[in-house]
Amino acid sequence: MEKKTRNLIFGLFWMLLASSNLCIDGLNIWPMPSSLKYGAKTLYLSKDFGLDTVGSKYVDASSTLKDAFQRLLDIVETAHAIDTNSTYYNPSLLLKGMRVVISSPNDELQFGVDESYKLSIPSSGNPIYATLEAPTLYGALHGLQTFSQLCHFNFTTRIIEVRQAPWNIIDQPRFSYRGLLIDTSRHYQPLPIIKNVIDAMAYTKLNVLHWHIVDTQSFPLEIPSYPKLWNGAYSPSERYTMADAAEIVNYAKRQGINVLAELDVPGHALSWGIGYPSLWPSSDCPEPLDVSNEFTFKLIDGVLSDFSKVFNFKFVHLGGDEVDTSCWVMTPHVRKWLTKHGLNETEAYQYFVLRAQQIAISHGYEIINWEETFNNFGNKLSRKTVVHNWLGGGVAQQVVAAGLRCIVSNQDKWYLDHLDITWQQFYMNEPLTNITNLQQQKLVIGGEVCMWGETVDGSDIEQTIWPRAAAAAERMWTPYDKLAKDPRQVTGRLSHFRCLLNQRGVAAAPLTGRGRAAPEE
Ligand code: CP6
Repeated sequence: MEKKTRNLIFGLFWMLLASSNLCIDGLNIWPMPSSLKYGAKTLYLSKDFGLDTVGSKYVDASSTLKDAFQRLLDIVETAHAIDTNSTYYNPSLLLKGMRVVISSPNDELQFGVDESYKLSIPSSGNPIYATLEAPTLYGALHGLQTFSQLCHFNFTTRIIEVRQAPWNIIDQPRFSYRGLLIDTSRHYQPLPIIKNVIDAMAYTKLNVLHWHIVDTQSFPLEIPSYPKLWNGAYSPSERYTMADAAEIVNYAKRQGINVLAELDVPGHALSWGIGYPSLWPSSDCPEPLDVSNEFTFKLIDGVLSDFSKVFNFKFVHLGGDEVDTSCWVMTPHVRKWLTKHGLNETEAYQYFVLRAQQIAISHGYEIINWEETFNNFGNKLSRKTVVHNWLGGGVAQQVVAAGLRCIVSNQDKWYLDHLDITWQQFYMNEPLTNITNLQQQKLVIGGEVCMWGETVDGSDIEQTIWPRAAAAAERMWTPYDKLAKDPRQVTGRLSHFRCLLNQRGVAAAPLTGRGRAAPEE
C-alpha cells in the first residue's frame, strides 16, 4: 500500500474512534497510571459509600483526607443526580466503601514527597471494599483522583457504577516537579479563578502552581514590610492580601499542590517603583531595578522575609530573564557606580542575581532562575540553583551536564499563551530530549506549562489552559514507555477527560479549540 493511503486510513480510523467516543472505559484514565489490571465485572457504588481509615498511621487532624473524600463523592455525584431509591442493581456487587491506609503520620508537603499509591478494587467480598494504600497523604489524594475516574453514571439504573472490576492499579509520577505557571501581573486573576485552576491541576495530577505574582505591569500583592509596593496594583480591588496568598497556599496544599512564588528581578519589576521610585534608575529609564542602590536589596530582603512566612515551598523563583541593562549604562549615577566597582553590564547583572540568591538562601529558600542566568554566568550560580528553561535552544542538556537541576518549559512547546500550539505538540514535548545519561536525566526534575497573562483574564484563562495543560500533565506523570508515540492514540481518551473537566465545572476548550492554527489575516 502506498504510504499516503496508509496514513489516510490510519487517520480515519483514529478520527472515527475519537468522534464516536468508542473508548473502552478502563482506558479512560488521565493521566495513564504506571500499571493497571482490570476485569469485566460491574460494581455498584453503595449510596452510603464510605471512608475507612483504620490501619492508617496518618492522623487526619486537618481533615484533609476527609475533605478530599467528600470532594470525590461530590464530583462523582454532582455530574448527575443519583437516584438513591434505585434497586436496579445486584446487591452482592455493592461497593461499600474505601479503606485508605497511609503509612506516614504527617502531612508535610515538600518537593520530592512520595506521591505513589496502590488502588485495588476486588470484584467479590462481603461486603466489597476498595483498598487504597499510600506511603503519604499525597499519594492517597492521587489515588482518590484515579478512583473518581473509574466511576460512571448509568442512565438506566441511575446509580454510579465502577465497571471492569477487579481493578489493580500501581502508580507513581515520572517527574517530581509538574508545574503550571499563572501570571497575575499582566491581568489580575480573582481568587475563585485561581482556585478553579488548582482544582483542575489536582484532576490532572500537576503538583506545582508557579505563581508569577508581580511583574512590570502591576504589583497586586500586599507586602507588610513595604506597604507601598501594592500602590503598583491596577486598582484597589485588584489586589491580594497576604491572607489571600496564605489561603491560596493552604487551598493548594490540601490538594497536594505546592505554590512557587516568583519575584522576577531585576528585569521585570517596573511596578515596584510606583510606591518606591528610588528603585528605578530614573523615572525616564525605570528598569531594570537600580543595581547601585542599597535600598533595592534591603527591600528584596524585606519582601522575601514576608514571603517566607506564607510561601513555605522550599523553592522561590527569582526570575532573572530578559534583563536589558541599557538603563544602567544610560543613567549617570548608576554608570558612575559601575565604573567605581569596575563592573561591565553583564557583571552587574550577575552581581544582582547572585546577591538576590544569597538573600533568598538566608531566608531558607532554594532558588529557581530563568535560563538566561545560566546562559550568562552558569558557573557562578549557587550549585543548588534550579535552571528554568524557556528559550528554544534546548539548554536542559547543558544545564544537567554542568551538574545543575533543570525544569523544562520550552516556549515553542509548552507556552499556553501561544494559541497556535496544539494539544498534540503539548503531548509530544519530551523533557529528556537528547539527555541519555541516567545521572543527568535525574537532574531534570520536571517540566512546567506557562500561562502568561498578557492576553488572558478570568473570562478565558481556563479554556486557554485546558485541555492542553492536561496533555503535558500526562507527559510528566506517566512512565516514558507507556506514553503514546503518536498522539492520535490518545485523542479518544483525552477527549473523554476534557468532557469530564466540563462536567466538573472546568471550562476546558474542545480539543479543536485552542491550538488550532490562527485564521489567515
Ligand atoms: N514575562 C516574563 C513574559 C515572558 C517571560 N518572562 C515571556 C517571554 C516570551 C514569550 C512569552 C512570555 N511574558 N516575566 C519569559 C520567561 Cl513568547
